[in-house]
Amino acid sequence: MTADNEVRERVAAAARVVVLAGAGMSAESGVPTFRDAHTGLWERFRAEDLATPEAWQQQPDVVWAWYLWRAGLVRAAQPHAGHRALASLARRVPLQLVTQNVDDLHERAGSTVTAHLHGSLFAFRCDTCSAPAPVPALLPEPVASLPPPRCPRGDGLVRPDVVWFGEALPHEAWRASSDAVAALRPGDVMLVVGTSGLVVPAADLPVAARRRGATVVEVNPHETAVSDVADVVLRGTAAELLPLLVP
Ligand code: BV8
Repeated sequence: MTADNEVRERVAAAARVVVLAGAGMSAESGVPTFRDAHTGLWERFRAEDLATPEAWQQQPDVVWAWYLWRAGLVRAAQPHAGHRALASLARRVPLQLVTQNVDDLHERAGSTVTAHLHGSLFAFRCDTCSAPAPVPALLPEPVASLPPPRCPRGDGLVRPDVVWFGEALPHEAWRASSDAVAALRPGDVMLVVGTSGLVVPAADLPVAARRRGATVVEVNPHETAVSDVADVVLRGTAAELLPLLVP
C-alpha cells in the first residue's frame, strides 16, 4: 500500500483530525514562504528580521509597506487544490485547522480555521492602545516605504495585528490549538503541512500530538525539524498530496 493510501485510510478511520499548516501551505498559491529569499524591493531584508517589534520601532514605514505588499499579494492569490481538499476533508471527518499563516486562503477555500496562531494580514490595531483599525487601502504596486496611519484615539501608529517574533501568541488561539491537540487519542491523525517546524510554540504541537498517541503525518517536499517527529512522511507538495488524503 502506498503511504498516501495508508494515510487516507487512517484519516477515514480517525475520530479527530488536527491540521497544522505553515507557509508552505500557501506556496502553490504564489505566496512566498519565510524560507524563500526575498526578491525585489525586499531583497536586502530577511522576513524574520522585519517581523519584529524592533523593526517596527526602527523603520515602521518599511515594515508597514512590507505588510501592505503582502496583503495585496494574498488578495490577488487564489486558494489551490490543497486548500480545497482540507475544506472537503472537514466535511467528512471532525477536523480542527490550526495555521501559522496570516493569509486567508483557507477561509476563501471554505474552511473554518480553529486558530490563526500568528494573527492575520487583514487585521490592524493601534500599536499603543490596541484599538482595532480599519483595513487600509492595499497597494496596487509594492512600494519600499510608506508611513503607517496614526491611531485616531491618540499618538499611536496603526500596525498589522500579527504576532511578531518575541511577542506572545493570542491567548485564545493558543488555547484552542492546545485543546485540539489535547483531545487527540490513538487512532487520530495530525497532518503537518508546509512548515519547517522551527518556530515555537507552534512547533511544539506535533510533539504533543505524538505524545497523545495520534499518528503524525508530515506533508512537505523537504526534510524538516518535524520529520523526526512524524510517524509518516509524505514527500511532496500540499496541492499534490492533500487531495489524495481525502477519503
Ligand atoms: C513567543 C507572523 C514568547 C508574522 C510569525 C531561540 C531559540 C528558540 C526559540 C526562540 C529563540 N529566540 C526566540 C524564540 C521564540 C521565537 C521562535 O520560535 N524563533 C525561531 C526563529 C527560533 N518564537 C516567538 O517569538 C513566538 N513568540 O515565543 O513568545 C512570549 C511569551 C510571553 C510573553 C512574550 C513572549 C512568536 C513567533 C511568531 C512569529 N510570527 N508570523 C508574519 O507573518 O509577518 S512566524 C512566521 O515564520 C510564520 O508565521 C511561520 O510560523 C514562520 C515560518 O515558518 P513556516 O511556516 O514553517 O515557513 P517556512 O518558510 O519556515 O518553511 C516553509 C516550509 O514549507 C518549508 O519546510 C518548505 O519545505 C515547505 N514548503 C515549500 N513549498 C511547499 C512546502 N510544503 C508543502 N507544499 C509546498 N508547495
